Amino acid sequence: MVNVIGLGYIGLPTALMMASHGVEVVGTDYNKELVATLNAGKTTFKEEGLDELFAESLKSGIKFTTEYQVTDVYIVSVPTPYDKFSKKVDACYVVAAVKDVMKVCPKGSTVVIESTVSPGTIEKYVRPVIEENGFTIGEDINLVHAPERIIPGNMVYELLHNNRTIGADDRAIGEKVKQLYATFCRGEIVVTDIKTAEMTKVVENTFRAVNIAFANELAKICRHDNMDVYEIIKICNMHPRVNILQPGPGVGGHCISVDPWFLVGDYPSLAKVIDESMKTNDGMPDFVLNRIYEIMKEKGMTDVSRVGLYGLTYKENVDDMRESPTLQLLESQERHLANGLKVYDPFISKDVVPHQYHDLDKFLSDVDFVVIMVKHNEIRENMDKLAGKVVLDCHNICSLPGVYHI
Ligand code: SAJ
Repeated sequence: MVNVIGLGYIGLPTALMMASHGVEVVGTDYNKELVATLNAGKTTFKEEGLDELFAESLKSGIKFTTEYQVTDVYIVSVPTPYDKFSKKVDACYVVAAVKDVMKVCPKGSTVVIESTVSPGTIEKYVRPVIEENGFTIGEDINLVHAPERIIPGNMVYELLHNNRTIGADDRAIGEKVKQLYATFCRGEIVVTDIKTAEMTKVVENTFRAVNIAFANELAKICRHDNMDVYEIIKICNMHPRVNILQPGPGVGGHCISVDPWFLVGDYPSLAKVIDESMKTNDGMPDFVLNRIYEIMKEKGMTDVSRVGLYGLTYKENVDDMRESPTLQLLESQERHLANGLKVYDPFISKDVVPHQYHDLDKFLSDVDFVVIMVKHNEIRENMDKLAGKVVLDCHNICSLPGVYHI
């Protein structure tokens, strides 16, 4: 039996995927409300194919509880935030989960850490917890790192198809855990050591962060000299060895906007490009805010409350607002004492910010200037409703005449 610890964005789909492929799974989370919701037959976030997978898993007998189980495999998939001051990984949730596992796990069991951690974190924080509990790693308890790689918005597909990395001290244990993941994973599964596995995960997200920063920097250069960044990127990408990403209003989510900081925190005198890239990305919401004021001035607009931000989530077609550029922009706006921007997102049904709308038409009827912060399918399908308004399109998806860009 597998006990999946932490039933969030990664733990839940992983537990469901294993259960629907014949593995006996119990999911554990300390959040009673979340466990009650799952036990009431409801999923806790929206993701394509998740509800179907959930239904299949229930048929296969998956269970959800707040209790840790006595079993032979534990998969720890709890969040790893970063300390905003030191930029280092904050392993407190991983450590707490492993401590709780140690209270129940029998000798011979395997602890798999799926949470993203910086290189050396398992050595520094997780091994001591196991040893302090009187276990010898490799003899009594096996320790493995299997970092998740799935992208929000396409999680179910990527869980099935992405290649995976398994880091283990002992190759035989790595191969054993590989067999467990191979029950559902159709991609290649590479077995390596723990520190390499830790590093690969952080490097993958850092690669993307640096490349997005490059696109954002190009957008700023092009804005400065009135060049069309999208046309330039399109032409450059026709070169066989160039593949530039897209500029945007900022980088959100719990991965790309967080993980690269681990390298900056651990290697401050070495990770220079990464540091600058992260600062560039983090500066984008402010850049958009300035752009809003600039356009308002050009249009002779003075009333901020006639400006509306479309989108609150960190990216399109997900309901996840962690590190969202729109929330960052709103925070920045408050600092400038210019509170009043209106906001709408079809994926967010609760009231989370002031002046928030829950109906697209009502939102649009109350604003003259729309800022497309997130390219949800909904706005793509309703672009004609923006005709006659001032539009700042942060994603280059609107072909109406006179549209502004970042
Ligand atoms: N973004 C841009 N320009 C782009 C692409 C993305 O501004 O060209 C922005 C998005 O709008 C968003 C942010 O970057 O705000 C991150 O979005 P994303 O779709 O690039 O990635 P995440 O954070 O949703 O998921 C990433 C993925 N990592 C990589 O692609 C290397 C995923 O595979 C990881 O599993 C995930 O992080 C994670 O959990 O670590």
